[in-house]
Amino acid sequence: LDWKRSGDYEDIVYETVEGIAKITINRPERHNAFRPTTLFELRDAFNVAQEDPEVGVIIFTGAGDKAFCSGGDQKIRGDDGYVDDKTHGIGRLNVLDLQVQIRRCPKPVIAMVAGYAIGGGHVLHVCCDLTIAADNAKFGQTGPKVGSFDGGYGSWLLAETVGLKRAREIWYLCRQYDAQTALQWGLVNAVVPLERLEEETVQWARELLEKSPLALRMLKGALNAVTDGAAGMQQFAGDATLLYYMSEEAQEGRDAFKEKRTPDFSKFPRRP
Ligand code: 2NE
Repeated sequence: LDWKRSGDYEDIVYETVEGIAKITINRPERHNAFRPTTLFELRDAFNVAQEDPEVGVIIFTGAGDKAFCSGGDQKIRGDDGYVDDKTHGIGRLNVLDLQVQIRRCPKPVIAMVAGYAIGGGHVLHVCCDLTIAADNAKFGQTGPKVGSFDGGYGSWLLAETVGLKRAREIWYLCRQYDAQTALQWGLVNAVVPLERLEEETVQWARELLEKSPLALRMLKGALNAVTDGAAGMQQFAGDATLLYYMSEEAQEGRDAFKEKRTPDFSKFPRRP
């Protein structure tokens, strides 16, 4: 594929081709651990992909074949979060903002995982709509080992995905699980040989691109609404308003206001 690179990023790569955006964490020397800068850039790139009407699907991945992402960069972890030259000395946990952004993005996000998806990196793939794993992928949480935890999506979305007992095991014991186990547990959608990872992921993206974008948007909202509580309902309600705006009935209300007349809704059915 002839990926076109754009954007001026230090820690990530943003590329597009044929309606697909690919966002890559590019810190392979640290197994693609993220620092605050990485997350500022990821949030920007996800926003670019969301706003681009040409993009229908987003692939989220890590550079190289050793890791998707190994979570927060422990080497720059301060006493109140992660610190780098963009944080003005204040520790940040801004991966949480990215998790929310992936959930709220109305376009499907596919995690393409080679190697480790560990710690906060594991949570990121859990937040994605789908995960395609290479046969060398390894999954797990490390929080209780390194002095951290994620009590948000990292806990209850994981539990919703694999069940409570397994979520407890993953978090409490900090073991690593291979790709086949992840597949068996419903933690990933498919496992393919490493050399076929991108080909397979792009194939899934192409299948998604053939589908109705509005139907996918509504389904993502619906499936997220249950775990996202009021925020999930808010998004779903916003989408309902979007659909209503697109109807002749709603447009009659708008037009009547602009034309300074009483709206005539008489021709619209009062549906049972
Ligand atoms: C991922 C794992 C198990 C891989 O082990 P191995 O033996 O295959 O590789 P190695 O040698 O550990 O890693 C390769 C290089 O990447 C660095 C390593 O330090 C090493 O570089 P050198 O020291 O040799 O120069 N590296 C790997 N992961 C890193 C990280 N997260 N931060 C900084 N450097 C990292 C093994 O590397 C591992 O266990 N990594 C740590 C995983 C981890 O605990 N992540 C943080 C969890 S907490 C979190 O992400 C979080 C949260 O829970 C809540 C909010 C925000 C963040």
